[in-house]
Amino acid sequence: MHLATTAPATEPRPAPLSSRLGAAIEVASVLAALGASQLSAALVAPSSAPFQAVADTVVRLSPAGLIEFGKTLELPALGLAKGVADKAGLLVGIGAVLLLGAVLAGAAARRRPLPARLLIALFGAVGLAAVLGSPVFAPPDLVAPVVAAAVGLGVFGRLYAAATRTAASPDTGGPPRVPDRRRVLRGIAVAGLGGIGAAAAGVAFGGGAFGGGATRSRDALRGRITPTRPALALPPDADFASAGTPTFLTANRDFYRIDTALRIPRLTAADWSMRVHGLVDEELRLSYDELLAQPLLEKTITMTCVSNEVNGNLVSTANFTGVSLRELLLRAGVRPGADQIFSTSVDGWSAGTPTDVVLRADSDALLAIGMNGEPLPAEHGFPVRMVVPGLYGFVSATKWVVDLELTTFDAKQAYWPRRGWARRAPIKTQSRVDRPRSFETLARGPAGTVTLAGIAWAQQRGIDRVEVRLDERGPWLPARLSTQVNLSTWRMWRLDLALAPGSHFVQCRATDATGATQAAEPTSPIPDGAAGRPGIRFEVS
Ligand SMILES: Nc1nc2c(c(=O)[nH]1)N[C@H]1C(S)=C(S)[C@@H](COP(=O)(O)O)O[C@H]1N2
Ligand SMILES: [Mo]
Repeated sequence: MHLATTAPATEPRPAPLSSRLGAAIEVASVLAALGASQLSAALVAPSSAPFQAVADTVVRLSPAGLIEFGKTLELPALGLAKGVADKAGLLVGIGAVLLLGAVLAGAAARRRPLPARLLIALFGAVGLAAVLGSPVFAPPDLVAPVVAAAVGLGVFGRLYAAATRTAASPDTGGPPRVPDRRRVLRGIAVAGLGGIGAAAAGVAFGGGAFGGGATRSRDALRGRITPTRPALALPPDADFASAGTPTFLTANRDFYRIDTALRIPRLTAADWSMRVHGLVDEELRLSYDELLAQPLLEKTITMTCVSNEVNGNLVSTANFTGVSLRELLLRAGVRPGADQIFSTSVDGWSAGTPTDVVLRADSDALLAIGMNGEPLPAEHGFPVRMVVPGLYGFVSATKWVVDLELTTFDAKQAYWPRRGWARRAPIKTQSRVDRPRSFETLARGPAGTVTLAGIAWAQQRGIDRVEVRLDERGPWLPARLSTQVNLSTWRMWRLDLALAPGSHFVQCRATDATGATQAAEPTSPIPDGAAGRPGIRFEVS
């Protein structure tokens, strides 16, 4: 107290910064840094954005149970499907941490700028660490986090100086200049909004105008992936879409998506190559052009995710085009004992596929480059992925695949088995009710009946029968089945029933061609896929 009164009156003192202004300056600086990082990532190395790299790292370090929980989330109101909603949530969460940190450090910078500077440096360091620790690290990836930290510190320095300027230097003797509040606020707005704009531009162009090598590469391949042996045309009654089932083929944009990739790998076809090695007679290295030059098969295949819950939607069907994985392995010559095909994605993810499944004479397993007549979409594995009918995706369907090693299950564990999931995971015989949806009200038709419909799958065995039971009593009624397309695809069912108005409960169960009926006992997806029968409550009006 005494000090204050005895201090010389001329001593310049920093203008006091309110915590609110400090917070605003820091938030604007962090936004500017974020914008700079997204934009420079888009320009230099499309998949190097530190923000997404941090999110990727969170995913990589998360316990399996948490990831599994994430996969079950969806936000239909925002158009976020399973497998996307969790990623969006994670990105929003990291954004919230950034903003909250900025508010707190900015408020703490009221007296001195150090906390705010430290926080920006810390964010930069975390981004740098995430980028460095990424399985897809390349030196140009260092640019974005460094630029971000530099821009953040630079913007903060300028705004802070402007807000705290008391140019009352003792030698000029003039009256202390007060900070120009309008200028400061304008600076904050410019930095903050500019940062948001730059981030949006970076995200928008990350795979497009600037760093869009992969997009251009994919576009250039349109029309060039022509199967030597196209898939058989679908029979007219392959689905009962008018009765409420999905269409037989799933459009690429509707195809379920599941992966651990926050940043979709952006490989061009020219950059792609794949090594086939390990327990083989002759190591192979393949280029994309070599794949294109081989006989291309087109196969209609229903893929299923092991995380699909009973009555879930992680199941879709497409025409996949590619080379026979079996032929490829025969060419390399698989040594005895190599019971596992260990495939690795360019992003480090891996799957272990039983060699015997792929080597079966009737195996339709593909090294796929096309999906429904187009090059593989980026999010479904462009330029090359694996597809093995009959196996859940996590043990077979490696997207952005760049390495195949023939090995043993004892020698090497893939991404999900390492986290407690099964090694061998054939798809279970399952069915789903599509009409009615839960608690839907069905109106009776002219004949007093309602139509129930759904799908069933037992890839590689084939569906022989689907039965439906109402209100948990009474007989299992056989449903009508759509024409079977092949043993590796789903089959649709429908049943017209006269039902009394009121509340009802429908269950269904599928029986595959081996005579096995889908299990009644519900089990969780971990470790090898959910079992149990769907049951849907609904109303008839
Ligand atoms: N690189 C990579 N490939 C992957 C995955 C992944 O996380 N990373 N997930 C697998 C899983 S669990 C499934 S179910 C399928 C889903 O393929 P889709 O997204 O094309 O439907 O991809 C498989 N391939
Ligand atoms: Mo999956």
